Amino acid sequence: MARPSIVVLTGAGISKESGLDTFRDKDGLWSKVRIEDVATPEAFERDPVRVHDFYNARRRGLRNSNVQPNAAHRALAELEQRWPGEVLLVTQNIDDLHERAGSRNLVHMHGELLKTRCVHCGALDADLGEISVELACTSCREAGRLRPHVVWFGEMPLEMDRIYEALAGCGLFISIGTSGNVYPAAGFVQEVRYRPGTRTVELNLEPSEGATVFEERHYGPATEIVPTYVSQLLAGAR
Ligand code: BV8
Repeated sequence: MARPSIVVLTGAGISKESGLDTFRDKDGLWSKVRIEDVATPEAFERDPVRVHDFYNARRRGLRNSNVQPNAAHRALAELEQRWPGEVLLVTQNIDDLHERAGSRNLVHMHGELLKTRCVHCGALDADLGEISVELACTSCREAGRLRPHVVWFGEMPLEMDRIYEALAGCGLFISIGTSGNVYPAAGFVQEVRYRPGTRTVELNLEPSEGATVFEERHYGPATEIVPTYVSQLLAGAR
């Protein structure tokens, strides 16, 4: 039987056990800072220094040597390598743990923390260290025009055409470690759920906002439930 193509959506929950904060959990990022102050274009216009401080702190956290890909990240990289059909990994996360685990067919729909974008010439730069309003773009040399290469609230997510195309053709949609609060990502399951011959699966610590839409649900820490689910999938048991 031809193996269906798979779309996997991940959120902050998959990186929690690697030591990175989620957003909405009680000790999450949004319990410490307001979205309106650090994750909107208006916030950046109003106080770029504050926004740079917020993302510089997250970069330092990500570079901490204790922060490494975990068993859930590794299981998804193995699924991509061993599944006979296509596996597209769509992540809302801006960390680089999926890449470090070996995933390659990957879309960062909300951008990448370690990349910087020049709002003057559009150039993308990787890993410029601490970003400040003084720092100049390495391409156009304009100073003070660099911003984190992340998608803020009110901005269009990245590679949406590629994502919707993959959703339109997939036979299995797996959502991992996301609360289902932020759109358009939270609406992907609706795109797939009612199409004949497709399966929708939620793997999360607890039921997400959209839990009832999923046909199959497994709850627990990602480092336990994701490797288990992937090995059963590869064993053809599912
Ligand atoms: C847009 C980058 C136009 C920056 C982020 C429709 C209805 C209502 C509102 C809207 C709507 N459409 C648009 C909106 C507005 C808005 C939105 O959704 N607002 C919400 C708050 C209501 N959306 C936008 O503005 C988006 N842009 O819509 O453009 C458009 C529309 C259609 C089509 C095209 C364009 C842009 C949103 C992107 C914002 N940027 N991040 C940064 O990171 O700083 S969003 C950010 O928050 C993350 O990227 C992620 O997407 C989201 C957080 O969600 P999660 O990852 O799910 O994390 P959370 O903490 O919430 O949950 C963690 C989960 O893990 C929990 O369920 C927990 O139980 C679980 N967990 C915890 N530990 C573990 C675990 N699971 C397993 N194991 C564990 N150990």
